[in-house]
Amino acid sequence: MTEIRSGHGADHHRHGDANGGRPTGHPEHIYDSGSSGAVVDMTTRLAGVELPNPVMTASGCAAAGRELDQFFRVDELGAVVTKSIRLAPRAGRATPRMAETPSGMLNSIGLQGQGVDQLCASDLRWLRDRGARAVVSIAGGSVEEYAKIAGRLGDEIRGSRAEGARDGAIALVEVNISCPNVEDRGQVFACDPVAAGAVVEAVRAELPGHVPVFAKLSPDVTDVVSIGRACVAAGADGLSAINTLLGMVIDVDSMRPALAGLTGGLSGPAIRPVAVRCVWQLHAALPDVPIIGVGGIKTGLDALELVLAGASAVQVGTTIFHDPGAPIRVLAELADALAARGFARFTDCVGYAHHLVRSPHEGHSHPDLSGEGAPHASRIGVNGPSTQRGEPT
Ligand code: RRO
Repeated sequence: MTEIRSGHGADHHRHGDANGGRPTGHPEHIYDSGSSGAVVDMTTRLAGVELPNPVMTASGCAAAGRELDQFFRVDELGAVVTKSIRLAPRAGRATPRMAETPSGMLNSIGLQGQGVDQLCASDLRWLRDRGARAVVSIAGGSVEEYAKIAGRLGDEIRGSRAEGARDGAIALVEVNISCPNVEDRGQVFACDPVAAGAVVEAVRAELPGHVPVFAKLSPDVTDVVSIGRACVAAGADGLSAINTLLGMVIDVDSMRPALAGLTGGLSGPAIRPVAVRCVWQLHAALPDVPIIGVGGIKTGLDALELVLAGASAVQVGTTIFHDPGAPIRVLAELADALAARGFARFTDCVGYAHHLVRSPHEGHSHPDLSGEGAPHASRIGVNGPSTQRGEPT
């Protein structure tokens, strides 16, 4: 098992490209693989923000991180992602709000939670004092609501800077666009490139330029790349993929829908192949846009799959409900898996699987293991071109 050599500080600041986009390799970001003796620099960069490692919680699965701190130090994660926040507090949907499914679960929470003022006054201060980095997830029912929330976060960032505390805890803002637009008959923003772009543009305009804005995409679309492109064109610095898939469970004993809200978001290992596919397609189409991969990660190898597809960071979500220590375990397992495959730096692995295939229709090229940062052929663990998944059959 990979050992973490030392704790991490709260330092998350946006750099220029003076170092050619390479991680700076702070000693405290180096992970020591107990089993192989190899070390891996787990530093990652998301649109200029450097994080000590790429593992985060997923929005909605750990509130704002305080509950997890009894299981591990949340400042040891790359970042804590908050439950999506609205402008005002909300009670959420009626219960039942959750249902188990094979290899997953369904939720229909309906954005229950405190409003943005309360988040700033309590949880974000706590995360800052803890030395943790926060990804603040925001949600709204109109473009105007998203803009107001972003404006409030912008005030918080400027206020923290004035107090000499950099940006407080806020490392970046994740825009949850999987919300119904009350001004357009409840059409989900994430399903329409124009609406998705309008939200991103409004949020981007309210935040200081050095704070990256990531748009979190829904898989419930025909062409996730077209939505991703629209978000980037509107000013998104990066993309998170994916939110839950809309599903439904009917209790065959009561013969009624299991959720009071009737439908809900499917998450857990069942959706991981969908997440891998979306990250793959987005990275192929937009190779310079950083992606946070999320969906069904339970282990370090699950995380590795998303990284190989093109994710520069990963979020661990549903598995937290039964294994609250999962995010920090996944971090150690990911570092171990990278070491076992001969990677000295996490960033060298981002999108690596793309280098091993020509195109979905041309078949696969042989891995080029000679370049800088390439893993050792004997340790890569790729069983040859014919065993790659995703090949049309
Ligand atoms: O609160 C929810 O019910 C919810 C949200 Br905002 C979301 O983005 N994804 C999800 O599965 N549930």
